[in-house]
Amino acid sequence: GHKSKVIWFTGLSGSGKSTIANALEVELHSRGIRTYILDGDNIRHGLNNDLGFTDADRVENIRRISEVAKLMVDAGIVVITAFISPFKAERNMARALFEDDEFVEVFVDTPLALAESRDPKGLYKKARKGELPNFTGIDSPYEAPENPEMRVYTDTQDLDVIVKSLMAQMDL
Ligand code: GGZ
Repeated sequence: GHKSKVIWFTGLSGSGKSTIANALEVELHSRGIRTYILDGDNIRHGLNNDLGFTDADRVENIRRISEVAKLMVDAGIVVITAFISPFKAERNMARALFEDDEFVEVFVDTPLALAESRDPKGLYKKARKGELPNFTGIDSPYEAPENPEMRVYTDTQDLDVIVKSLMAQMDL
């Protein structure tokens, strides 16, 4: 059997975390690996629907997500998380719940200007107008990881290349 673990994506809004997470899941499924994606759709709308985007709420968001991921890893699943997770301290708190080989931090290293130019939901535009306070990269910080297990560049690498490179580096 494969090793269960958490693949922890981090990056700006619009960086491509969810797109890459979903493409990676398809590839893992094709190899018979059981996965589950935790993202804003199933977490922020459910378990964490009491949380917003203050620093304290983001920390609590990630704390709960990491505890859920821990339970799922214990159940034998490859968990893929796709949250901004902007603070080093919270990512390290998540990491501390797992064995060394169970936590794979993947930095989706997309420049702010590119993420902002994509702006799929028009959120950056709103944030620039002051209609969305505490927006990551605008008036709330994003602390880039210094030593992530993996790093992908969405400005220069195509999705299929990114997925292949993640699979090649992944010890499953
Ligand atoms: C950042 C926000 C904000 C603010 C709403 N700042 O691109 P999206 O829309 O689909 O993904 C973003 C998502 C971020 O939630 P996370 O749970 O990943 O954030 S964190 O890890 O920091 O807790 C964005 C939307 O929610 N969104 N307001 N102020 N992103």
